[in-house]
Amino acid sequence: MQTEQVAQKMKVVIGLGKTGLSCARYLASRNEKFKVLDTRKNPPGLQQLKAECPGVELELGEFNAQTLNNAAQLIVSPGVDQKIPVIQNAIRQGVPVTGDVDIFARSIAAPIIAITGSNAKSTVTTLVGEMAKTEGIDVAVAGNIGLPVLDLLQQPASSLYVLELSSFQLETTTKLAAEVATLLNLSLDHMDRYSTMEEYREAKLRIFQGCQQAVINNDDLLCQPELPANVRQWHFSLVENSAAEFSLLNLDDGQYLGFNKQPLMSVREMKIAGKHNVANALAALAVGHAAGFSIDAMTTTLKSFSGLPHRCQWVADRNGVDWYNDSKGTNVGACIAAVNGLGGDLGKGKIILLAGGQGKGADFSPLAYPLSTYVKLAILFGEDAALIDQAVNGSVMTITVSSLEEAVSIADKKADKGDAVLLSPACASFDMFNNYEERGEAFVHHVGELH
Ligand code: UMA
Ligand code: ADP
Repeated sequence: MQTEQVAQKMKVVIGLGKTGLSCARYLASRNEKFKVLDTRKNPPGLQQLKAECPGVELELGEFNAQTLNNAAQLIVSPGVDQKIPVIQNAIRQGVPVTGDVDIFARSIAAPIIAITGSNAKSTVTTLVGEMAKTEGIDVAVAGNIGLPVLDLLQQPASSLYVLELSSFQLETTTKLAAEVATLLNLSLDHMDRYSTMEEYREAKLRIFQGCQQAVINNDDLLCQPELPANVRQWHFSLVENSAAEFSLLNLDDGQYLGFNKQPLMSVREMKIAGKHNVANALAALAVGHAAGFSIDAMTTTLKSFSGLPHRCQWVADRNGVDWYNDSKGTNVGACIAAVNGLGGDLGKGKIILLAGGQGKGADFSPLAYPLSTYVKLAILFGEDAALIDQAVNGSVMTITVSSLEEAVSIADKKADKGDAVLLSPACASFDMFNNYEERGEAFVHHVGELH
């Protein structure tokens, strides 16, 4: 009787976005019985799920406690908080919980390079993936960067997986055992999901679980985990005299990326700009070196990589004013990096910053100092414009507007030759756009429409 009851239990996929759909595909390909839940009546992956898995059991609307309590396993999408009471209740009753990354890591034989951080994840993940390709390795890149990891199992196996992982994905990951793991940097983000910085950091530190090698940011104490003695450690730093193997070197003819104090290539040869990208290049070198890539393949990649769209991307030069789209700057740390990174290179010019949107519970006060140093005007918009205004008021001149188009138009009038206009919102975009890409594209469009 009891065996019969256990046999009836189904796996339950929670959330029907990209991840939920990939979990459904994976389970269907294994002929496993499962059910998909989503609190939205019309979730994004619905039509595709119906087409790919006809007859699949679906529950849309408020999560049903009975379904969760009777599940064989909960497979939770990253955007769904496990702390939701009905989910917590099921977990307390002994229902096992997992996520797509955990399932993936248990299913493959090839090594994983795992990359997390509050910022720079996509840039470093892409760079490391490109370095592996230059090295001639058959590599796949996936994770938070956009391709759900389980979709990789629908393709022929690769010899190396480079995964960008978010704190949300790491929450449900218990057996990653990466060959190389890194936490690039840590600054407050997702404070609508975590109650403290420590809780957020704990989720991020899960990236190191069972890893063989770790790449450590020597400049950020919060990114330095306690690791077992058998984990090989590599370090990167922007500080010249640091003990890091990969560090910045100041030589007579300029700055160099260095390995064990020997210059590898000049920073000037890199196509991606700003000090934050120098840190990203050093991190990618350290990760690639740990994975066994040659220095030659890595520096060749660094010389040609021109960055990803929406990350401090140069858009236009209008009458001597450079316009940059950093729509992916969705938290305070990213905005600070962009302002410091560009501001330091402007000489006499100043930045006009376009910022605002949904702040995700962030404290905006750390913006005040970098803005007072490099920004002449902050044009604010969106749901949390007033919060940013309160936090930076007195440090920099601000104007609040009601649309991005208006912000672009005012920036154009206020900018003088030698200045730069930077969209780096420090916020998520969902109050005004579908996503950060749409916001970035709207910005580029409005800039193009200026007379
Ligand atoms: N949902 C519920 N109830 C909830 C919350 C969500 O039912 O309480 C449902 C939604 O209705 C929706 C589904 O869950 O149908 C959405 O799932 P999801 O939010 O987990 O998003 P996916 O489409 O699966 O995309 C996720 C990542 N999104 C998040 O973590 C929020 C994507 O990262 C990632 O690219 C994708 O998996 C593939 O791995 C995006 C992201 O914004 C880029 N990440 C955050 C960030 O970078 O800051 C962490
Ligand atoms: P993520 O995937 O973590 O969001 P991205 O590579 O997409 O990271 O970059 C997002 C934003 O983070 C960029 O727009 C840039 O403003 C900022 N950024 C890039 N590198 C760094 C860094 N090393 N430290 C802080 N912020 C950074």
